[in-house]
Amino acid sequence: MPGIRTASLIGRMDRSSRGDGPLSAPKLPAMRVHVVSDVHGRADALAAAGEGADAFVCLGDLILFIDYHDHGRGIMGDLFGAEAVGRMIELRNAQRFDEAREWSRTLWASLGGDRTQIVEAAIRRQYEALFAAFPTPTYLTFGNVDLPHLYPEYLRDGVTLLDGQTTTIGGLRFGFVGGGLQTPMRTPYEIDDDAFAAKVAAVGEVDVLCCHIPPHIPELVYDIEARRFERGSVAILEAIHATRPRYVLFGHVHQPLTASLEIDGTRCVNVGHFHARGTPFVLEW
Ligand SMILES: [Mn+2]
Repeated sequence: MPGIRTASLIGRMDRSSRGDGPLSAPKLPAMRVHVVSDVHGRADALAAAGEGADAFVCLGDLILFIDYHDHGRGIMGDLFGAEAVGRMIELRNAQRFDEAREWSRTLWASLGGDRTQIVEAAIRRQYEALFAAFPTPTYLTFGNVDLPHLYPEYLRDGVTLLDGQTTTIGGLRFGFVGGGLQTPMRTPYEIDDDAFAAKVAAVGEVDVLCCHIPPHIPELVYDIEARRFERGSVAILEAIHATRPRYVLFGHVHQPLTASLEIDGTRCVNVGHFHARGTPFVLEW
């Protein structure tokens, strides 16, 4: 399948039970997990992304609020049209955040009605389609562009939310840390550094650490298209040095300068912008 990137943990695991002799059959991976992040409304591609996977992992950002490539799509595009959204993106990219907020205020004022209610109704429609499309089993955490208080309405059997928590998938311990850190963008789910670090600490030692945001490494947090540094986490970076997970998987930075690198034997991977790619990152062991 084009666009699929696969990482294998085979060779780092004890495979003795499957036979290592020269005459034994070629080793087949026993477990295959598909990982996505930054879904941003791509309910249409979720089911296919789960095909052939034993488990599906989603690292958050389900909502499509603003479509940076197709300004007429997403909640803002639906409400205000492509031109108005384009203006806001322009201001944000120029880091003129106060003006961007002011522009957004003007747009909302022109609409009338209760802004919170209008947005929430639009988000509910997106969540309904997205949660219905998740394969089973799915393990997910929050992105910074998510509304945690709505999740209880949409979670169902086989779709498990984890945030500051761990679970075992195919014998490996997976930890999940959701949300983003505070920025001038004021996206919906940003938490302070201490609260974020507490979640990383609560997860502790794991084989695979799944987060929405990257560890704080310049080349992982720099977005070459937006031409700015997103926020990465120092707490995740410290956890890598202290606990050495095999993998740290994350998203958040849609067009990263570097998508994958190794720190102290830990492979750090941006699993990709699912909204644009429509294909998952594959982890096999
Ligand atoms: Mn995102």
